[in-house]
Parts: sequence; C-alpha cells; structure tokens
Amino acid sequence: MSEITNTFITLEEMEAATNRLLETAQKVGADTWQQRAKNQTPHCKFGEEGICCRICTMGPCRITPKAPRGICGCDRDGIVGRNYLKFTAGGAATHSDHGRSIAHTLYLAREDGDYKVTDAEKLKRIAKEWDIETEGRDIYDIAHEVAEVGLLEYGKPFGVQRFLKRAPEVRQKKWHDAEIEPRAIDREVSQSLHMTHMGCSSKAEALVRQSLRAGMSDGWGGSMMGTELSDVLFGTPKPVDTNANLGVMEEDMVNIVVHGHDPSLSEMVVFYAQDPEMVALAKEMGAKGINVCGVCCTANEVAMRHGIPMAGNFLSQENVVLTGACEAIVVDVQCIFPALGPLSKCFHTKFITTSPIAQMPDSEYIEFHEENAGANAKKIVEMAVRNFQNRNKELVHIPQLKTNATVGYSVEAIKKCLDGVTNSHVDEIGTLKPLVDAVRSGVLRGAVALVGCNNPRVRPDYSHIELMKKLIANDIICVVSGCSAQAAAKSGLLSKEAKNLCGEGLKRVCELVDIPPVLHMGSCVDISRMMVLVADLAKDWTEEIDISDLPVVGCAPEYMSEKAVSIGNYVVSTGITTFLGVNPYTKGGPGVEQWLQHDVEDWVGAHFEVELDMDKMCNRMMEVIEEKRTKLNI
Ligand code: MSK
Repeated sequence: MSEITNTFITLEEMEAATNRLLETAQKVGADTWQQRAKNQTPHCKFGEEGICCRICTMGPCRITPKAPRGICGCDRDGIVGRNYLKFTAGGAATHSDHGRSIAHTLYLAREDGDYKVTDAEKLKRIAKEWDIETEGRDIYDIAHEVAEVGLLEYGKPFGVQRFLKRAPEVRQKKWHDAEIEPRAIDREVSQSLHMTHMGCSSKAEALVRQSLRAGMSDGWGGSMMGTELSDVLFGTPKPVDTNANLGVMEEDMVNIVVHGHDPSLSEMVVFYAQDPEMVALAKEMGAKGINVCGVCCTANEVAMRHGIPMAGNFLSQENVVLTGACEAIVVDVQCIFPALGPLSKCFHTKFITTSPIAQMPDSEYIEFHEENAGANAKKIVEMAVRNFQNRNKELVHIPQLKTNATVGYSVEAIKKCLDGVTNSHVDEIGTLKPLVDAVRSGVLRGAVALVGCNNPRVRPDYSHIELMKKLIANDIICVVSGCSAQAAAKSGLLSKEAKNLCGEGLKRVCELVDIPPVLHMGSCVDISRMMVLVADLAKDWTEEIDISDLPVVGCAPEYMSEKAVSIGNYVVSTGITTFLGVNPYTKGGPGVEQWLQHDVEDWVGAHFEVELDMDKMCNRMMEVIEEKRTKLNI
C-alpha cells in the first residue's frame, strides 16, 4: 500500500486508475460493468418512461399514441404510478427487513454470546421512549424487550410507528392530515403491492400518497430501527480517522473485502481478522497480516465504528477484485453485483455469499446465522487467509490512491462536537442550538443531505464530488451517507483539510468545532439519522418550527436503487425538498410527475425536483435554501 496519503484525489486520477484495472480485466478475459453498460445501450424507451405494464398476463401493455390505454383500460398515469409505488415498496421492504434482522440480532444478544449490548445508555433511552421499564432491570432483559417491541412494529394490528413522535408536533399533524403516517411496516409494503395489483388503484394521487406512506414506513420505521438497534449492539458512531480509496488494499497482506449492508456479519469478520490465531496463520501463509476493508454501506458501518478503511463505493466493487490482491470478497445483502461470481473466477478471489436473501451463482455459500456468527466468521477469515498463497503476483496492481477521512458523525456525535465548543451541554442528549445560531447568523447558509448510489447512466461520482465542492464553497454544510459518503471519502472531502475548500463562514465553523465540512453520517439506513437531526434542529430553533421551514434540502444525484426511491419519498414526506439527478421512470406519467414535483407540497411542504444538469441543480438547491432563509427572516 502507498505510504503516501493524497490530500485530494481528482476524478480524473480515479478514472485513470480504473482504466488501468480494466487492462487487467481484458488480460484475464473478465467482464466488467463498463462493457455491460455499453451492451445495454440504448435502453428501452418504454421502460425508461415507466409506461410498460406487466402486472397481468393480458399484456405486456405499452403506452403509445396509437394505444393510450392498456388492455384493462389503465392510462399512462395509472401505469407509471403503479410502477413507482412498486419501486418504492421494494426499497421500503429491503431497508425494513435489514432493520428486522438487526432487531433479531439484538433479541439474541447475551452477556456471554457473540453479540452483546455495547451502548447501554442508548438502549435505555429507546426503552424509555417506548415506555419500557428500565429501573432495576438487567440490561439484557431490557434489550430483549426492546427487540421484541421493535419487531412488533412490523406487524402490529393498530396504531402508527413509534418513532414518529420524535418529529415536531406540527410535522406529526401534517403526516396525520395527509394520511401518510405509516402503520405497521409490513402492512405498508403489503398494501402497496395490493394497490398495484391488476384491478386496484390506477389514480395518480392515491398511488403517490401510498408511495409516501410506504417510504415513511422505511425512514421512520424499518431504517430507523436498523440504525438505532445497530448502535445499541455495535456502538453509536463517534468521529474516527480512517483512509479511503483503492490504495487502502495492502499488497503484502491478506485482503478481505466486506460488502453489503448488515453489520452483523462484518462486525464478526472484523473481530476474527484480529484473532491472534488467524494473524499467525496469515504469517504462515507468507503475508504480513490481515487487512479488512469495505465496499458500499458495509464499508460505512465498519469504518464509523472501527476505523476500517473504505476501498470504494458501489461501482468500485469490481475494482477491488481487479487489483488481483483480494483474497475474499464477503457479502451479505443488497447492492452486490452478481457479476462478482464470474469475475472472481478470473482471479484467485473467493466470492463468499452468506445470506439466504442474497444467493448468487459462482459463489461459495456459507450461510450466516446470528446463532453461529462467530464460528462462521472465523471459517470465512480462515478461508481468505489460506487463499493468500493462491494469489497470482503477476496480476497484482493496487492503484496508489489513498485519502484521509474522518467518519462517524451520528447525531449524538454532532451534538457532542458542538458541546465541546460552546459548553452548552443541557442534558445527556445535548442540543443543536449552536448549529441553529450559526445558521441564523448566516455563518452557515444551510445544509444539504447528499445520499445515494453512483450509477453508470451518469459519470460515476462526478455529481457527488462537484456538488459537494460547490456547496461547501458557498458556506453550505453537507451531511452524507451511503455511496455518496464514499465518493466524498475517495476524493478527500471527508478530511479536515477540506476546510480549505470552504467559504469563510463554514471554514470558521470547521476550525472551531474541528470537523470536516462534509459530515459522514453512515450507511443508507442511517439516513434515518438525518431525519432525527432535522427534527431536533427544528425543535431547537428559537421557538419550535416545522422541518419544512429549515434551510435544508436533500439530494440523490446518481442514485440507482429501489431503496433510494423509498428514501426520497420519506425525505420529501419529512418536509425536505429533494433533488434527483436520475429520472425515477416517471416521465411517461405527467399526472404522476405533477403530484411528485408540485402537488405533494400541499401535503408535506416539500416536493421532488428532477434535474440532470448538475450546475443547474446546485444553483436551484442554493435558491431553495435562500428562499427558506427569507421566509424565516434570517
Ligand atoms: S450501498 S443503495 S449503492 S448508496 Fe447502501 Fe450505495 Fe446505493 Fe447501495
């Protein structure tokens, strides 16, 4: 690995590194996403516009000027709206099932088990929030009851999600009046699929309303469960230094890349990679030791809790194998290319799948259960270590790109950082008032939440990086998660040196609080942290305001997944206008677009904007922030 860390890495340098890896791909006859994206172009226009319907076997039906309705009579808005709702439900189901799995893990936590309670204080706070007795009780009894109550949120017959109460009252009322308060999480996903069945809803308004509600069941339900209970189990993130980009892979060590989302697996792999027995075995195999690094959201999870380096984001997943130095890529769920199977066969790399939810051809499947987590993780680490001797040294090329990054800004950590500067500590939870003051005085103009994937449809990472640079130069602080966070990390924007790219106001805040101008808040499920942050910010304002009044916007400039669409729905529902840089397959339904991009404003005080030009998008985001400031008289 390069001993040198780069302060900043340009996109051109990253692209040159990728091109060099693609030469290796060609040499070994490997298929890559760059080639497959070309093979898939041009894309189907009907699919792109969302006007293809295949929810029954009378079709498939496609909307054209000659055929403006499907065989059942459904028009283009009905088809687009149903497709949009199905897309959302897919994302809500995925995040929420992740949250459920974490709740199960918490239920199995034991003092002497593989999984333990790490943040007992946070556990007690959640228990109190949920009216669960904590006084005089064993911490594991509390944990098991919290887990059980959390699991019931998925199927309870009555009532709405418990976490909604974290929002300002005025926001809760808006949700109630708009009829988008999520009930049981599974019910919202299930009802979405019922509504999109042949012969059910085809009215744009109803389909959009349920999309918001299903999204809410994710952001204020399943995702929040995933985040909060992960913190209880593995620790609430606090600022920690790490490194990013492909240069974090080590030429003379066993490299294990963890990829996916659920920290239950990666936590165990990280633990056993430090096991003296495994380290000794690695040395026996001729390596200097074991290096674990991450890709995608798993990278975020282990970076913010253990400082594990981040090799890259979604579209870097093939690159780690192409270095020829990856002994094992170990995956759990979500955002994993099936291509890793055939690709790993061109190298010595072991592609290890672990979840019944994400089974793929050409992988070695080691089913991972919370009950046998330790034993399985040890087996995986041992497989990787023994594989070091099979490495073909002639194929090894690790790009010498590596940045510094400070990660792990949970809401609790942000409050603690502010507290350190102002001594404004009011109780164990802290306050965001110093941040409110900075925004009110204009030292900070506002904030943008940048989230989501990268995507071959656009120049990967370009929008994430360029938008962040422009925003911080204009005194707008960025909070980031998921692959957007890693785009920032790869380029150096999560380092404290990035303050030198800021406007005067933000630079001063960074120096005073000792933070980078782009704050890493975690993985995709951790966008729920951003919801708590804006809720607390609105409550900590001089007098409580609604979230939609805050000079804050959301942005997913390169997203690709169903989860991202679900996220968009809950971020907008929370009152944050959200900018998308990729069309969500709605162009063919002007009625649906009218609702999403304009009329939902009446329900939730926010809307979507789709803008493919990044300069225009950036200007428009700053315009919205300034409009909000004007309305607040600041
Ligand atoms: S991993 S959903 S590619 S952000 Fe959460 Fe990245 Fe998007 Fe997956």
